[in-house]
Amino acid sequence: MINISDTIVAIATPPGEGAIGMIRLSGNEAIAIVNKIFSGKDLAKQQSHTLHFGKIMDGAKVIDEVVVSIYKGPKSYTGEDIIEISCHGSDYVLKQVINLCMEHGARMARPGEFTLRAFLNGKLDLTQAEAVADLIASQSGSAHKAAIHNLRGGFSEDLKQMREELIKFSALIELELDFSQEDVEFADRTQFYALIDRLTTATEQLINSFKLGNVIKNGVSVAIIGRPNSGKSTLLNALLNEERAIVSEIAGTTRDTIEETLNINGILFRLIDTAGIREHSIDTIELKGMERSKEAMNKADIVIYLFDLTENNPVTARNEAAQFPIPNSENGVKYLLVGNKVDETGMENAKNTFADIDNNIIFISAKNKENIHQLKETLFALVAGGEIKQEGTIITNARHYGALQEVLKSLHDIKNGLDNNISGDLISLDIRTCLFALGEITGEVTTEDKLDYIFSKFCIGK
Ligand SMILES: Nc1nc2c(ncn2[C@@H]2O[C@H](COP(=O)(O)OP(=O)(O)OP(=O)(O)O)[C@@H](O)[C@H]2O)c(=O)[nH]1
Ligand SMILES: [Mg+2]
Repeated sequence: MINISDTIVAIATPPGEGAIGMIRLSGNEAIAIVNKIFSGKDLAKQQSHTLHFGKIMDGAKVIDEVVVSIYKGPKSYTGEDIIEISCHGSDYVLKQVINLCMEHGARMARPGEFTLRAFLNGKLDLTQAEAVADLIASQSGSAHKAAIHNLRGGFSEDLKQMREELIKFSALIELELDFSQEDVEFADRTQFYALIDRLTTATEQLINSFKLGNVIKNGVSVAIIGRPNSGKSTLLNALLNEERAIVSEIAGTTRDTIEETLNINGILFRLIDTAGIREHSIDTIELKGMERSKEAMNKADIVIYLFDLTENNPVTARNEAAQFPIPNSENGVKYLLVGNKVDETGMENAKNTFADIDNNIIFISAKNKENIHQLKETLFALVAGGEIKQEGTIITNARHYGALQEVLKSLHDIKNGLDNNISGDLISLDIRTCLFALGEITGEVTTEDKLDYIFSKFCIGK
């Protein structure tokens, strides 16, 4: 059972020492509770959106000198009275203050409870509440952009428009049912068809954006695979622009996988340098490393197969590469063939020699950082194409994705119903399913809206 009648308290800043540590309370008693432990002013008499310096007292003992902010409901994040106490950032002090608040009637908040209250009090809808969590977790420019877009209601606005248009038609169709003896058609079928088509396209666009959205939210894993000494670790270092992995002329230098993140144009890539794979090894550690390389490869979104241009001719390069998964639309793994050490063979020579096996080979010198930029751009284009600059909503949330698929399914059902001229009450049922799925995303109630719409717009006086 959700209880929002009591007053909750929690530490809002991360654990550990810091300049400031913040405690937040929300609920009817927030001001009264803090007033009991605050000396300086009577907080009950202060205006909303003001700051107050004073001391937190445990009886006669001073716990800390603090600044208290007051936000009175409903003009606050949760819609309730909120007090924020900015203390010195000590875990000990914060614990003492929390204990005092609880002694005076506050309850420890559950995870996300402030935002939950904001939702229940109508300050945010579900997609916005979810965007708060996404914003906090965002680690790249594109994740941040998507979260901010949704927090500001971008996605909700898309859905709201869809719902309103559908509700209007639904209301008209239900009206027809009321007047069924009179054989009238309030809902223009041509317009209705057009609407369903429009909504279907919009829903499909949102669903398609999820692939990119997932990338934005979770990053892309890139496994660098190849034979020992092909230069995988050198490539990792070149991509990161730092000496992260040990490089040596000894084959089998990298024994375990090494993972580092790289931000390319706002998208997070997780680069995985692996142990070189060769057929004949009796070294048990190397064999284990090779196992891990294969695991990394199987889990990766993108595989870079790196080969040594000075050792490989087109035939051996092709044979080598053939042992690894070629781009496979089924599991979605993307594959890049990269020839390294072009500084030794020369760019033109390499291109001419390898042109017959694959025109898409990227030739680089990991050591001299030649063409590394091109490789980065290729990685970026593989996941984002031109889409990343796309304005508008990108779905990043699996729950929304699932619900949108329900929406799409019900839109197809509605269309089929129209095609087959089925009765209004059945169509109306499909519309309800669709509205329900849309409403599930934002957390709205569906049926009351619809009634509201009928009464407010039509005023039929019946
Ligand atoms: N000429 C030249 N040498 C390179 C290049 N990239 C790497 N090397 C050299 O190749 C050797 C092997 O490099 P590493 O990066 O350790 O190779 P690796 O693929 O990680 O090897 P393992 O970890 O053993 O599988 C080192 O001596 C590097 O200096 C390059 O672009 N040009
Ligand atoms: Mg290595």
